[in-house]
Amino acid sequence: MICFAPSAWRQHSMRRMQCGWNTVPVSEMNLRIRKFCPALARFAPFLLSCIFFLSPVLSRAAADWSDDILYFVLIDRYVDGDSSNNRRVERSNPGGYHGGDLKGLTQHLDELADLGITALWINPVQKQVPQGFYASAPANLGIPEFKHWGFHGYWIDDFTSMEPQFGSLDDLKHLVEEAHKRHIRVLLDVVYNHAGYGSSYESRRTADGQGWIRPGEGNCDVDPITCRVGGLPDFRTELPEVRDYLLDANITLAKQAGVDGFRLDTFKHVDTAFWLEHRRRTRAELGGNFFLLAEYWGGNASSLDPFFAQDEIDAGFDYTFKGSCESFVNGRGRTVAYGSYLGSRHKVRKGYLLADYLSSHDEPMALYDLNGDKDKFRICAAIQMTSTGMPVIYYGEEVARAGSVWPLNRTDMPWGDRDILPGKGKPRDESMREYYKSLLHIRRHHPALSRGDYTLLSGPNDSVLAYIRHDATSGDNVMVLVNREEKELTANFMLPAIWNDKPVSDELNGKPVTIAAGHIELSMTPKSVRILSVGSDIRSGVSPGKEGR
Ligand SMILES: [Ca+2]
Repeated sequence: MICFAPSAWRQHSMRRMQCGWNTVPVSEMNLRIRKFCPALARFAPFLLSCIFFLSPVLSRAAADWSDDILYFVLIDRYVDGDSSNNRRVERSNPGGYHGGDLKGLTQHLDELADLGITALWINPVQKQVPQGFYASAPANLGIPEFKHWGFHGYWIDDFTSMEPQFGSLDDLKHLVEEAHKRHIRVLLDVVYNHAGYGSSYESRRTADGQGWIRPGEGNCDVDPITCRVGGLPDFRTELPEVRDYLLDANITLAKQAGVDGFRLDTFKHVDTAFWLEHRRRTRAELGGNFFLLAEYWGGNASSLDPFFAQDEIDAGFDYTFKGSCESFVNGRGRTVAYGSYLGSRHKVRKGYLLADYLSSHDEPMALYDLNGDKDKFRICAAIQMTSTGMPVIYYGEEVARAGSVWPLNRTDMPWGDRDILPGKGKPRDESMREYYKSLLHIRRHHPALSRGDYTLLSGPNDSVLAYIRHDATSGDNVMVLVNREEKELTANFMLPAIWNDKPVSDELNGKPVTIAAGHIELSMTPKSVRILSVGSDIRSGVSPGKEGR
C-alpha cells in the first residue's frame, strides 16, 4: 500500500489513487473531493491508508484455479456486437462509452480460446449512473477536459439490473455458456463498497430510518472501511439491510448467469465481518468451488496472508510483479536479487493464490512503461508465464496494444484491418500474439510452471537469470534463462542430475538442446529468453485440469 506524502503526491499526480479504487483517476478524485468537501481537498493525499491485521489461522483448499490463465476485458472496449444499445456511444471521448458489449465479446470467444486463456474476467455489468463527470487527463497527454462515464462498470446505480450498454442478462448467460463450451471459466467483477456518484442509493434509508450511505467523507488514513474512496458514496455494509441487499443482488446475478467466481473490487474498504458472511453465502449458494479473487491494493504474499488465513478469499492480486519485472529488464538491481524475489513469491499459504499482471486498467501499461521496447516486454511476458501465481493478461496486451497512462490505458481492443468496432483500424502486432500463444501453450502443458517449486540457479556474479521449476507430482521440469542485457551472454550453470539423462528441448522453437554432463553452456542473444524442458513425457497434449468443465 502506498500512502502519498505531498511531494510524492505531486510526482504521482498522473497516477490513480493507490487505494484499491478502480474507477476514478487522481485528477478527477481531486475534483470530486473539492466539490463534495472543499476543506478536505488539501488533505486529499492522505485519504489513503493501510489495513493490516493478524488473524487466527484457518485452512482449507481453495477452488483449484492454480493452472488458470486469466484474461481481463473491459467489455465496452472490446467488440461492439450490438449497435442497438449504443445510445450513449461517443468513441472520440476517452472517458465515454465506445459501444462494446457482451454479445461482441461472445462472438469472439474462439479467438480467446485460440490464444490459450482458460478464464475470462469481465468488469461489473450492472446499471451505471446515468451521467458522466468532468475529468482532466494528465497535462502531457494533451487531452482536453472530458466527461468520464461508467463505461468501466464500477459506478453502479442499480445492483439489480443490467447496464443496457453492456447487454441483457440473457446476453451474460449466453457469454458464460459459450465460454464454458470452450473450457473457459468466467469471473465476474463485483462491487460491494460503493455506489456510483449521485446514485439513487444516496437517498435510500433502512426500515428504521438509517441512511444506506455513510455521511461525510471519512478519513482513509484513520479507517479505510468508513471513508468515501474518491468521494464515491460508501455503503454502510455493517447494516444488515444494506449488506443483505448487496449480497442478494450479486449472488442472484451470479446464480442466474452461471459465472464461476467473483473478482472483488475495493476489498480493502469493506470489513472482515462482511467478507466472512460473503464467503459463507457464496459457498452455500454458489457452490464450494466458487472462486474469490480480491483487489487489495498493494497486496503481496505477506499482506494478503491474513485474508487467506481467515479464508475470506481464494486469491489476491500481487501488486509487486509488474514493477519488479519492469525494473529488472531495465537493468536495475542484480539478477540474483530479482531471482530471489521470484522465489519469495512462492511463500503463499497452501491452497491460496496470487494473481499477477503486467498491465491493468488502474496502472500504466507495461509496454508503455518500457518505452515501447518489445524485447523487454517479451521477457516480462515470459517470466510471467513461467512464474508461480495466476497470470492475468489485460486485453490487447497480447497484440501490443498502444495504451499508456489513464485514461489511455483503457483504449479500444485493436483489430487492425478487420471490420470490428470500436477498435477497427487500430494497429495490432500479430507476431506478439503468436508469441503469447506459444507462452500460454507452454504454461498449459507444463504443470511445473503453475504448480512447481522454484530453484534459482543464478549466483551473485551471474548476469543471466536462470531458474528451474519442478513439479514433483508429474516429474515435470522446466528451466528458464533470461538475458536482459544489450549484448550476447553465455548461460553457464551447473544442473541437477535429472537434466543429464533425458533429451532437452527449447520450448519456444522446438529444437533440441545439447546439455553437457552436469552443466549447461548456452549462448543467449541480447534481451532474450530460453525456456527449456527435459524429457518428452509431459507434452502429451492435455492441458492439466482444463478438460471436461
Ligand atoms: Ca454495443
